[in-house]
Amino acid sequence: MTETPMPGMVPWPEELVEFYRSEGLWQDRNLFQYIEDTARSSPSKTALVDTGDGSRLSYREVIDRANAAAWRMRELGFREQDRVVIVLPNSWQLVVLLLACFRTGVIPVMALAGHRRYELTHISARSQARALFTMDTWRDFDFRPLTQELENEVDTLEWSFIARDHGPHARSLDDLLAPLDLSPAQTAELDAISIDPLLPALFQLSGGTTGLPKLITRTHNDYAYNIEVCSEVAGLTEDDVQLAALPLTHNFGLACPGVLGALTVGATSVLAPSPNPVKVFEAMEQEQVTTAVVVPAVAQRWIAHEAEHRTGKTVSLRVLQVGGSRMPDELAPRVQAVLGATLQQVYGMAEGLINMTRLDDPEEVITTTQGRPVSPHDEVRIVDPEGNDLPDGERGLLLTRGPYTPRGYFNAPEANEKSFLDGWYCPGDVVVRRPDGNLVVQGRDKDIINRGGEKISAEEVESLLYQIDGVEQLAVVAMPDEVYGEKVCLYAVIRDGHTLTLEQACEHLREVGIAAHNLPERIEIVDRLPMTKIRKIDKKVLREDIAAKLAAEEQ
Ligand code: OOB
Repeated sequence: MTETPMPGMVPWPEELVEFYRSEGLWQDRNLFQYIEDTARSSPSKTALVDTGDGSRLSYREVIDRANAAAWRMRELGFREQDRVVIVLPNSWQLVVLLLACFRTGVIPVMALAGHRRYELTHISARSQARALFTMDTWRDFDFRPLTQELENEVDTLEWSFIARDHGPHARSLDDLLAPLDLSPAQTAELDAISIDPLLPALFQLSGGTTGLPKLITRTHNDYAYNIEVCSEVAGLTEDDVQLAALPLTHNFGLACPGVLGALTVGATSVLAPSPNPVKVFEAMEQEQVTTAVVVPAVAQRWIAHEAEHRTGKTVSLRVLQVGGSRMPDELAPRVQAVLGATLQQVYGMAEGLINMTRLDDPEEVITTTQGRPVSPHDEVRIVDPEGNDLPDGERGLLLTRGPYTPRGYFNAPEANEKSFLDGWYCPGDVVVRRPDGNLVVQGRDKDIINRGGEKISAEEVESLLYQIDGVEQLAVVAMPDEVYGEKVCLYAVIRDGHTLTLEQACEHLREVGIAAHNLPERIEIVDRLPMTKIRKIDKKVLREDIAAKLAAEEQ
């Protein structure tokens, strides 16, 4: 094993580090440098269009602001390997801040704008974050009082930086990101910061099964390679205009190839704070968008909108990347038919492995599979529950390792024992590999609910709901939903003399301060829950029960 460059991080074996370097997969550069290169060759080209506040930033402006922010962060005392939590919706501020972090070696922890007190307390504490970066309000939620609460709650948190109206207690994120003419000496000082490319550039969050999200260390080297291969397979070039309509802090929208890919190849990235088709289609037409990244639920909304209104505003769209949850086979052909774009299915994970259909694949592959690994150095095995390899065509659990799939979570030995088997990561997905190498995701062997790409830990939601008085037994399971694929359904057994309504259950979860996507959207009060032979709640029976009820109600 290589000596770990950072305590808590699980490194790749030394011989592989050397192999990845000698093969040129790992280039030993800082993620910032790739984008700085683009800014040098095409400084005045538009890098970012923020459809939220209408800002347009050239490559030069993006890099100048990132340098200014990096300088100010250094002055405030931020140092290499310090962690900061980012809770920002898609916005130019998010991208510039990320680049400033890469530049200074500060490690951003990629929270979601939907996260609330419960998740953010945990994420800040587990990462020992020194600062929070957020916005004043977003979708009717005021982050300002929350940042104060978090600072009180989490010992390591020293500062909050808030975009727009920062209020009396926090610092202004706009001031941090404001232009500043750096002298050559100051720039040289920034250049002199030496950042080990084997260290994390950022922490992604796992959509894990048990408990709260775990931290995924993505190094400069592995992430740069992730971005490079994904850009290649997505056919991304400087002529593209990419639209990000899913949260950019997700690995998919950030690096597969995402906004970082777009900025690395010299394309323009259009940032949409919401996937609402009316607004997004306007932006598509205005900016002549050529490629977009969405989850199936959003693809479906866009297709329905276009089929109904025939706006013709998607004509410039060349590729629609869809992933994060299973694309329904019936929906897949409609991407080309209605939106006029080639579908690229993306089956990936924040922990690494990315699979994609290729743009020139036969239609049957594009519409019925989730593609194959993007790198020839990705390794995939399909195994039975005992870990024996299965032949192609048979359903089994996917295991993977490779040059951009880390060997363990940060500071989480117990979770690592469960999810990493001799260096192979097991996402808990049930998959078939076809003889042509393409994977079809058929299900999963993990207790999560995938609500339109947002992963919900059933165990976590259940443990919070058990705090409610009068609950004897409960389970949350996935119920089918036409738009989101799955939603949360709560089954509960209530003690005599008590009641529980859906509203009460949700109110409790809101009080705890959990992200809204976790809230159940239906409750079934029952006398008892079905049990398996080994006395565990039989969730399979519950999933079938709610699916049957919903089907009957539709009749
Ligand atoms: C992406 O990343 P995560 O970390 O939020 O979730 C990963 C899990 C996978 O293990 C799988 O269960 C599910 O999400 N998933 C899919 C899928 N893409 C992801 N299930 C079926 N079909 C698909 N196309 O979700 C993610 C990260 C990078 C790129 C794309 C997605």
